[in-house]
Amino acid sequence: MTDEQAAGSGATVRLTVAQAAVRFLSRQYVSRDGERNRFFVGCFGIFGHGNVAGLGQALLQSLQDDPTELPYHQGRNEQAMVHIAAGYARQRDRLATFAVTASVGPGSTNMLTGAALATVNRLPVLLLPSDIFATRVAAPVLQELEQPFGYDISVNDAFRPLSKFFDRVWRPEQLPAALLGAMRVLTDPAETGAATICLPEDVQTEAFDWPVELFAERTWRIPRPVPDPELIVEVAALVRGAAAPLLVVGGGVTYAGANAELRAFVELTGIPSSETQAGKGALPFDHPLNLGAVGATGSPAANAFARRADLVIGIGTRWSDFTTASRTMFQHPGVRFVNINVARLDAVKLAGLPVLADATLALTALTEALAGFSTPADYRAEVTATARAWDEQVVASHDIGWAAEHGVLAQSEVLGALDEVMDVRDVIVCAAGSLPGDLHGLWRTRDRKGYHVEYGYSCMGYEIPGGIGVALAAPDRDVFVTVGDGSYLMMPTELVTAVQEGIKIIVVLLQNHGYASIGALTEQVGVQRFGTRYRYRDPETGRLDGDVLPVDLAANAESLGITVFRVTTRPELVDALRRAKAATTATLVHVPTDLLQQAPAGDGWWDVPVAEISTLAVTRAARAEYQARKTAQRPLL
Ligand SMILES: Cc1ncc(C[n+]2csc(CCOP(=O)(O)OP(=O)(O)O)c2C)c(N)n1
Ligand SMILES: [Mg+2]
Repeated sequence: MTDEQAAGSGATVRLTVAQAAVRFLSRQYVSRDGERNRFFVGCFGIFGHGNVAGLGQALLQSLQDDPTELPYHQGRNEQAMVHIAAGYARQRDRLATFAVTASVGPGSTNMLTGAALATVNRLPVLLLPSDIFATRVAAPVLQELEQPFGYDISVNDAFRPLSKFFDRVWRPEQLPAALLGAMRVLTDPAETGAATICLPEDVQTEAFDWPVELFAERTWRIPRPVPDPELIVEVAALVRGAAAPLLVVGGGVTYAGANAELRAFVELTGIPSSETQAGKGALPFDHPLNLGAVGATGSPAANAFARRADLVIGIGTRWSDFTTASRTMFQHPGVRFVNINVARLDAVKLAGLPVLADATLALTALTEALAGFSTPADYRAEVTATARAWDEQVVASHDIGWAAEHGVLAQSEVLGALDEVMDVRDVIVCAAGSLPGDLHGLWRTRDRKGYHVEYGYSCMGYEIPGGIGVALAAPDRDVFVTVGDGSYLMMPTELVTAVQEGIKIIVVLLQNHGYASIGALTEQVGVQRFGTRYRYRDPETGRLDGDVLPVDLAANAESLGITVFRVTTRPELVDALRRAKAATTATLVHVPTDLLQQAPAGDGWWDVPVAEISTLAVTRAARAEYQARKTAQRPLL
């Protein structure tokens, strides 16, 4: 019987809830522009009493019946498994992802941070936390929360505010709607994020007669919303009337695959492009009309044009405070915004003219509507010259001979070595610390998928698992995971997963014995590097400013089974990176760096409040500076 015959026949098949979920997930496809692929490429899981007999049994059985149905991968930490799924989804332009199963209680709540990261970054991940017995027959079970005011509450309710879809399957009959609801959200570019289906541990194992139709192959078409023609005319008129127009390009451009359309638009209209963290790489760094990073961590080139822009067209951006430099970036008194976005939430921001549309279609329509238009030649020439001048500074920062005098490399020199060794299509990965700011401003991205900095949630610990997700999604690219010692210590766990699965990632670990990023921030807010150094407690002062801790992170990584290169000079670093690139398995390059040295930066500001009153003179000085900076802030509605 074919799927269609079975669907019409009213036939049923008897499976457990978990077996049914696995079978359903293996039969979901997405298609966009006529290209179709499976949506779930596998399932990550850590088992406990909450899921081993349900989803564990179902995955085992499925592997025996058909190894390609839903391949199982083991992780070490539930949060990290969600990061792997998110990294994978981002690299695949949100057209494929993993499901993640966790045991009841702590296994499930470990996924909360991953859920938030996925939802903030609008990345599809399917979370299957196990839940307490639906029957409550032996309540309270091990790891049950037990709220006196509601016996139906479990720790999984904490997923509700973090998920774009949430359901709990108290009875088998509820499963089909839950699965379809999750797919609706996961495959909707405007709505996507974490979808959470809680599966009580008893329900997972219960058998039910499912309509065969539930398991028919389903293809979810990824829509490309068409822009309203009247709006395109309106935007074209705004562009024609603007003296200094600027594009701010976000992640939505690349997810839509609109890179060629962006390039055509920029080249035909002469409107320069600037990039958010998620949008970086939408155009190559050396495109003459690409000003590079904009905002708090932006380049002086893009920021100079942002300050004077009278028309700003945001495409696929959520306008985070980093992009707007906490709303100090756009200083033209009459500046207007146009927001091309599939999500209404973003399209109305900054009182912009909302153009609800797919980036590809909107850019094509606008290019046509602006036929014959171009910004003046001197504007374009100034863009190119300003961008080139910044790139010269970037290149100069790549080799400043820091190690000769200070014994350790400057961070920008590490970036220089990476720039030298990495191929055009290789991917750089990061998430938190001082690296994302430096990468945003300084990294010379050459490929649309070559830059992967998770900066929606900027989650320490994302780097290694996120990089594994990227490597799984793009086996034809080398993935360089840059990670600070703080982030590394938060989650080195998935190095074991890389070893186990033979996943080649190249981890570049920068050990500076503390937080360069938050350390620098403490200077801005008058808090004197408090709590940001990895040092012994000094018996005399009672503070954590004694000797540097004898932490050997290279040895730590080695102990997890991966090959480690220890380097201190730039030639050693370049050599190690080349050897890591030539290797076929995961490697880690350990580089000591300077905690205090800072890479060249733009003059973007980030609003972090300073104590209004203080007994410390440094805090009072920081407060005065803060108040002065605040005056540049424009609420822009
Ligand atoms: C999970 C998490 N906790 C706290 C923070 C706040 N935070 C941002 S950067 C940072 C320090 C990062 O240290 P490290 O990885 O060593 O990078 P460095 O600043 O030294 O470059 C902290 C604590 C965060 N982003 N994520
Ligand atoms: Mg550090």
